[in-house]
Amino acid sequence: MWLIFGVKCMSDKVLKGILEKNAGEPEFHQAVTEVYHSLKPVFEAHPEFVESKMFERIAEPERQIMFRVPWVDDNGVVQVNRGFRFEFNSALGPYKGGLRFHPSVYQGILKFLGFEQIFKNSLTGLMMGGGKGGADFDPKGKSDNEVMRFCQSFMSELYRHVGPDTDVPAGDIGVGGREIGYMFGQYKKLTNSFVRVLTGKGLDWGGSLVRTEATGYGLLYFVEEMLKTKNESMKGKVAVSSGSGNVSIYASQKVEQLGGKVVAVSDSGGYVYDEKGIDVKVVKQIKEVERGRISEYAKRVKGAEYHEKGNIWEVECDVALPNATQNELDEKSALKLVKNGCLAVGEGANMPCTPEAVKVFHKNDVLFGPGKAANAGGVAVSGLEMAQNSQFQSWTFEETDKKLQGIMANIHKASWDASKEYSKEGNLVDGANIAGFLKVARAMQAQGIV
Ligand code: NDP
Ligand code: 2IT
Repeated sequence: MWLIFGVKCMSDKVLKGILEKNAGEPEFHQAVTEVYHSLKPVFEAHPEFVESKMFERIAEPERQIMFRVPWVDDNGVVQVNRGFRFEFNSALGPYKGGLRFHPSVYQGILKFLGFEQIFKNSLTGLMMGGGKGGADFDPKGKSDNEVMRFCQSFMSELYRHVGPDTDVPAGDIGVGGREIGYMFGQYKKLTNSFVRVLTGKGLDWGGSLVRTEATGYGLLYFVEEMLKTKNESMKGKVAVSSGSGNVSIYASQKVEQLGGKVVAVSDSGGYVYDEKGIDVKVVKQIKEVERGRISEYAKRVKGAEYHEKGNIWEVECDVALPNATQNELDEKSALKLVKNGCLAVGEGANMPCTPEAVKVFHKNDVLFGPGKAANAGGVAVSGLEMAQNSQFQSWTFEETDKKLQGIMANIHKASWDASKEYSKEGNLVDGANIAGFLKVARAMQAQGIV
């Protein structure tokens, strides 16, 4: 801590200390570094947060759990995966955040996601803390029975640590309705209770309408708010949406409903280009029903092209929607998008743009919606699912969708206002970090050093 003009400020030693303490976790470093830089003006205005070591406390998970997940595959061979849950922050409510099943999962990825989730959940205005978990399990190519046995084994340990007022997990990459169902069944069996412990549940047994669509729809509601600031809208716009999972599918559907068209979607194998506009029904059939590869799309739809291992960001578009995974859009791709006249970028995925790419967008006046604001619709409707469960109610699709639209507009406004007060007006990276942080920090300050 040092003094400028009589004000106590944070020295970069704080950041350095956090990075050193979490060595070998580059994704966590990236997320923490971005938030830290956004918050500098806040620490100047609020020395009490510096004194109470607010940033150091927020960057340290309240609890982390790592466990063995043994299971037997269809050939009778024993497999062992590693499971995790990072319970990051409970200042605003029970820990809340998804579970990711992907071979790349290790603590650095889940810690970046859990850290981001604190601010994202705060921005929704709902009472949810931040958490994240998952396993280095690859659901690709596994039978339904193998996925079920894995989920049961995973929950056989996780059930001790979660609960409706403690920690409420949900889906993320590799975890959708099927996996939530298997985990819920195992939780219920082990605890002998039907409680509100997971979100993203099936509609017949406690799920909320709009949860499946929420992240993609919410992303487009946020992008519309950004476009409004330039008197623009999605109508007539050409978009590119990477990935072809939950977020990308429902983002594409909403683009179409708003009068635009998505011309390219992808998976880790490559991307498909369809000049007429991607047919979402075909993508849903390939991905949600058959669990196949996106290359299939070009075999089924006349005129569509498949680009194996191609870079989807080379496709010309007005609006870019990175909806697959972290660091999928780098500086070179950002420069290409700018050259092609891209107006707006909305992060449906968590941290899909590298810091260098974000700089390119800011420098070139491209509207940029950071993930923790733009993709908050998913967790927001998870919060609405918890609210409905606790009241033994189910709201209609229209009612829930309206609430989601309201939440996304509020997040845009709160982020914009915070950027105006503390940073450059319209810098939604700083704005979202600051608006998300302030609510958590005030709660932590009120709750004492615990
Ligand atoms: P899904 O598992 O449904 O889909 C993920 C998609 O991204 C797939 O097409 C997948 O391709 C692709 N992908 C995943 N990892 C990689 C990789 N390493 N390289 C290239 N492509 C990859 O996940 P979601 O759609 O739910 O999640 C997508 C992103 O959105 C994630 O960043 C997630 O954290 C974020 N998010 C999700 C929310 C939700 O409610 N589901 C809420 C907020 C954010 P392939 O099948 O070939 O691996
Ligand atoms: O990254 C995210 O916000 C999610 N994967 C959704 C979390 C949730 O609890 O619905």
